[in-house]
Amino acid sequence: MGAQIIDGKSIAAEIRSDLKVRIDRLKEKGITPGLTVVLVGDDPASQTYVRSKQRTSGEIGINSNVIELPEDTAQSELIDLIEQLNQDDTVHGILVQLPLPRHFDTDAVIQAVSPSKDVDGFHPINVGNLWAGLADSFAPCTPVGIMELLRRTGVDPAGMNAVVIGRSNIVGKPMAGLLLKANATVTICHSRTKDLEAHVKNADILIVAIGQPRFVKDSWVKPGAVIIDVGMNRVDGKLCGDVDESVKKVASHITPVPGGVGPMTIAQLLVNTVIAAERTNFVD
Ligand code: NAP
Ligand code: LUD
Repeated sequence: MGAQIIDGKSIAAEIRSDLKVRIDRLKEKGITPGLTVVLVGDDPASQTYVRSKQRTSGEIGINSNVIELPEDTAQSELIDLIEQLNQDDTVHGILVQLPLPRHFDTDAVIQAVSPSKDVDGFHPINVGNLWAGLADSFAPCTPVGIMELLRRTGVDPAGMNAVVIGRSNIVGKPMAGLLLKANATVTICHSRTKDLEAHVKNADILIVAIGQPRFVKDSWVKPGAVIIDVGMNRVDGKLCGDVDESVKKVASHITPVPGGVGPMTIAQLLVNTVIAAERTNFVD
């Protein structure tokens, strides 16, 4: 008996097709949801992800625009551009693809984006709202996409032991916040965690976001656990996750790489963009 493979690619396609109805409704009112992605420099992985964001948004009728800036762009130029986009009523969502080249102050760039257009959910206002359980605001696309994968797979985290490995602002921390909101008992592990294996053994839901190819082994995993592999590692020209293939034998459900979490990240970005367009135009 092997794990059920959670098909992120087809769940993402379902989400996009549901979203099309909402976009058509906005268009009837003369509103086209607009997303601007800013890409600085020429990191090949970022280029792939941004291209995918542009293609999928175009397919469902979102007006998406990619602004590409050279590696040596000044911090002030990027901030000026963001301020212009903040003022532009045709732009509902703004995303600055990360990582930025080393000379940028990433926190200052994130804080320049208007919280109401921050479809990445990275602005401290939106981060604070997530942890305070306040108004519905934007939460980061990867963890929200994972919650949606769990929901559509019939996994309710309430009361479960959820272990998150990784504590980045993009994945690990917001993931922990969302699982807590969904009533899981949450443990966050990182590179300084002692006896990681013992924590993993305790997990009913395990989320791995560390960027270490095939790091989690089958012998660490509790039989029947739900495994979400966020890792995107390129090894010998092939993509692989942070979880070893062998884990399929013990898990009840597992996400593949590629075709698991990645497509959900993009689908959720489109959802957030449509929500931004609906909110600014008072469409419920
Ligand atoms: P990141 O900023 O590089 O952070 C990595 C985290 O993993 C850190 O918290 C680090 O701990 C922890 N870590 C690293 N090695 C570890 C180890 N041996 N044991 C325990 N913890 C360890 O990563 P990220 O941006 O969250 O990305 C993580 C992975 O997910 C990458 O492969 C990335 O490409 C992928 N990703 C995929 C998607 C998607 O949509 N599929 C989205 C985002 C990211 P410290 O904090 O102690 O350093
Ligand atoms: N920065 C992200 N940086 C990196 N995989 C993504 C991602 C699609 N501001 C900002 O989009 O949300 C972000 N906001 N991120 N990421 C990672 C992270 C960011 C990662 C993977 C994929 C987006 C994706 O589509 C495909 C898959 O898993 O099936 C494979 C793509 C391939 O390389 O073939």
